[in-house]
Amino acid sequence: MVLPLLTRIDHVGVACRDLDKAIELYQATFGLEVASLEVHESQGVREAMLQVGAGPAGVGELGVGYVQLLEPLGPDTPVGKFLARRGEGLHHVGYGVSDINEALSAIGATGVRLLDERPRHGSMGASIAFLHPADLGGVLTELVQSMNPT
Ligand code: CMX
Ligand code: CO
Repeated sequence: MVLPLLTRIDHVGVACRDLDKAIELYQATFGLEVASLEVHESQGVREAMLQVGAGPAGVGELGVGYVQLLEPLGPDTPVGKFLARRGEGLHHVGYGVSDINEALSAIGATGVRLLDERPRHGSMGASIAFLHPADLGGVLTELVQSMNPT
């Protein structure tokens, strides 16, 4: 296992009520482009990834990160509940890892609770898994192994 486990900040997840309005805000304010627009029923979200950074287009390029805008598919979803409880704002941080299975077993061994024992499918073909915010100082944390890891 290569330490540190986290290789980069992959994305920040932002909870919003209206995805199209949130995209417009990030485009008008920062000139960011939408790299992908996807619906993930299993995560209960419609979401957009907006690329930040000047690296060449592509997934997992060093120096490229994303803002992930998240609109809930319903009230009884992770983002729906978050909006009801806290309103719009920062929802989670996603960090790159080079081997998500290795990272999950190493992190699990420290006592931090894994919300996903096994990785799931995430945006742009990545494998993702979440760690419990209560064990990480109130920050919902996501591990991301990109389709083309760096
Ligand atoms: N960040 C920090 N704390 C959070 C949180 C968040 N995003 N979401 C919930 N919490 C806290 C709540 O504030 C609450 O804390 P207190 O008990 O201290 O008040 C506690 O967690 C429980 O809140 P809840 O509304 O009852 O939420 P649940 O227990 O049902 O679920 C969580 C919380 C984190 C386990 C759940 O949201 C989860 O499994 N998330 C992972 C999946 C996910 O978020 N998917 C959407 C993003 C998809 C993607 O990035 O691709
Ligand atoms: Co995410």
